[in-house]
Amino acid sequence: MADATLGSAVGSDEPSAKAKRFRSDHKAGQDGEGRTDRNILAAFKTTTVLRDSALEKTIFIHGKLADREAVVILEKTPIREDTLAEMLSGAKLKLEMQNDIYSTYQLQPPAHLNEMKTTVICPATEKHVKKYQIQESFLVEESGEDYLSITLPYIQEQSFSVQWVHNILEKKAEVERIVYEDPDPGVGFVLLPDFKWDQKQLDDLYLIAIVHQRDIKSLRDLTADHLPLLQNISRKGMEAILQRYGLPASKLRVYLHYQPSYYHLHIHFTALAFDVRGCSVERAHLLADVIQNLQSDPGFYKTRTLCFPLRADDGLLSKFKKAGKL
Ligand code: DD3
Repeated sequence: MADATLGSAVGSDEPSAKAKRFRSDHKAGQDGEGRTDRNILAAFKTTTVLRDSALEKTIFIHGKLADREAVVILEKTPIREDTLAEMLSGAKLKLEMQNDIYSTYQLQPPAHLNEMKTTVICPATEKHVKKYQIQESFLVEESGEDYLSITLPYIQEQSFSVQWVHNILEKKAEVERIVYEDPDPGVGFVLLPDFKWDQKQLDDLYLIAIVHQRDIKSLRDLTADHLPLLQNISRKGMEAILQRYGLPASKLRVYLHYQPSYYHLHIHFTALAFDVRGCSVERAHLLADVIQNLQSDPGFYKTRTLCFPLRADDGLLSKFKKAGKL
């Protein structure tokens, strides 16, 4: 039943042809010249720059929006191959220097090809502000017992809000962004683009599968009982991504974070060629490995020692230090 939304035409098209169609679908669509919304950022007052990355072409700003704490993230997005011709023909060009066969320019693309991805968190908590400050990290080794005596009590007392996750599952937010849903309460999930992906190009493809079950906090809760759920997400998630974006499973990195940034089980699907934050060995667990580990030992993630990095200002790090584990 859930497969019906996937359609049936898997196979014949080359991935690259599909990718091109996906790109041009979006070109003609909502970007650029269309409707604009009221500029709520005109009233933004900067308090501090939390982080400024020339490499990532991103700036994280802490400030105030109408007397409420806010975090604003501005990001220059990748140049899209499908808009190159228009970008060059419609540009304003200013020569900066010329020397022999070399010259440099300032190029101003047409406004609609010069957008910046902008994320606003308002009202922002202390935790949001801290999240974007550069921090030293420390690697922690968490045994099964450490999880029960240190980590679990900590995440329970913090009761991090996953309201936004429930909004997605209940169709109260991001409804039109859903790429695929299996509505089954046991093995079902919602697949949609992560916040971090503007969906303008496949290079930085990033989707998340959020499970319908509400009592699975993280990797640590998984047992062999969850194998049907994990296999379902793996199979149908990849199928849906092939269908929509033309990217086959062999071009995807499918994994879980431990520790996750929110304690409602979710799986990351990112483009293999995309060197995304949080995909390194100390935090990412490939879904394929998780499935195999649970197949060979149903209690694998209850008993194994798991390593993960914690930031200096993370409350969980203090708990590990107090317990003499660091
Ligand atoms: C989050 C982790 C959380 C700041 C930021 C993001 N994908 C989300 C709300 C809606 C979403 C996500 C927390 C929060 Cl920038 C603080 O992520 C989200 N919707 N990752 C989607 N699609």
